[in-house]
Amino acid sequence: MTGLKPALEAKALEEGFAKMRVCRPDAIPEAAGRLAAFVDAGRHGQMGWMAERMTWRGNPAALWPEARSVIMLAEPYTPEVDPLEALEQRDCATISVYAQNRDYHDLVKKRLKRVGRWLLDQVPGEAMKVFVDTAPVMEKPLGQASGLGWQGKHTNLLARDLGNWFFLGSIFTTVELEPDTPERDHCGNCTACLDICPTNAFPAPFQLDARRCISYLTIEHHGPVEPELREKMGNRIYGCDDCLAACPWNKFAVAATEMRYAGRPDLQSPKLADLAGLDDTAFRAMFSGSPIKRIGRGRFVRNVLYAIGNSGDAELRASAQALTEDEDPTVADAARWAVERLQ
Ligand code: B12
Ligand code: SF4
Ligand code: SF4
Repeated sequence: MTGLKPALEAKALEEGFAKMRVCRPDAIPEAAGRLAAFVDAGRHGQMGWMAERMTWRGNPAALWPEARSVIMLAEPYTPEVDPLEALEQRDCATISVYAQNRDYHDLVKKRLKRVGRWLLDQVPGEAMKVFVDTAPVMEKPLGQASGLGWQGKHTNLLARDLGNWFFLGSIFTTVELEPDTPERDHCGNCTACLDICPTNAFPAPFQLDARRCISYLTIEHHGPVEPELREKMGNRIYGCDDCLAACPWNKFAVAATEMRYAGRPDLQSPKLADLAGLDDTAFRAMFSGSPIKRIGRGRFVRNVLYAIGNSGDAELRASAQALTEDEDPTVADAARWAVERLQ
């Protein structure tokens, strides 16, 4: 239908997305092999779900064979302050920008559904499915194939008109839409993201070993973290933004339109001593509606204790001491490690 795609794009922008592009479901033939190499090398660590349903993940055309188009959308969450500044306050925690307020999964999904329903109203009889993050869909390669941006050396999608502070969402549909031109790499000689990484998590440009990434260690990894890596986590207790913050293309970042991503004042630089004292009920109350709730009190307090151990602040020793007999053995181990580091 003439004019359908521009009208759809206008609707997506009106809903708050910053950019929309389209590709075919079979547009990422190289992704399956790269994903298999990543999993074969064990780089997914404990994320067993990455190894499951690999056929779908690596081949979007197999996920839903009736789909004819994949609509890729970018939703900005650009921070108002430089996230690297919070790393200097050693008695406080650093929480990744994307997790300082409401869970993006809910917000992006609702927006995707509104755009998708609008599309189906124009072309009755067609179908659509929306995905954000948790489905077996490789969103970044699809983003590049659609022309939304390119996968930088830090492996995230970035764009010359957006920087890299944006989430991805997709709408698979049976509607035939004109595909856009894939984007090419504009990283050039830059290595800022690779150089800043505290744990050397990039075995090569464009490749990540998740097992060394602080985002993985704080959010996905169960049980104790290797002591060598704990020390490098600094005061990062949920996710890590260093490689994103280093990217020079962020001078073109656009402001977030969704106010519910704006950092909650109590999560911008919370005191480690206060966070260490959270019991299960207090943890759930504090993180209701936040993505942080998903990791549970045990993993959260484990991360806080590693940050206390890295703080160099002897006044925090009592907070760690109080948890050395915690009923969660990982918390107790982290508490003893922190006490020892602060002796
Ligand atoms: C698993 C996962 C993670 C894991 C692993 C990350 C990773 N890089 O694989 C962990 C927990 C570490 C993680 C961390 C983060 N994540 Co995450 N994560 C995902 C998830 C669910 C799957 C990603 C995936 O498929 N990984 C598997 C690897 C094999 O795929 P890949 O990264 O595309 O790898 C490619 C390259 O390695 C490349 N490649 C390999 N060899 C070579 C060689 C050459 C020469 C070239 C050019 C390329 C190349 O090919 C691979 C396939 O395309 C996606 C959502 C989704 N469904 O897609 C979100 C997603 C990627 N995450 C997201 C975010 C925001 C983050 C964090 C920034 C959060 C934070 N602040 O802590 C960090 C960033 C860390 C980083 N530097 O990547 C966003 C990224 C948005 C964007 N603009 O790109 C996504 C898309 C979620 C969303 N819907 O918005 N994440
Ligand atoms: S998120 Fe942090 S730890 Fe992970 S690759 Fe980027 S800089 Fe390294
Ligand atoms: S920091 Fe440099 S190398 Fe890394 S993604 Fe941005 S432009 Fe590419």
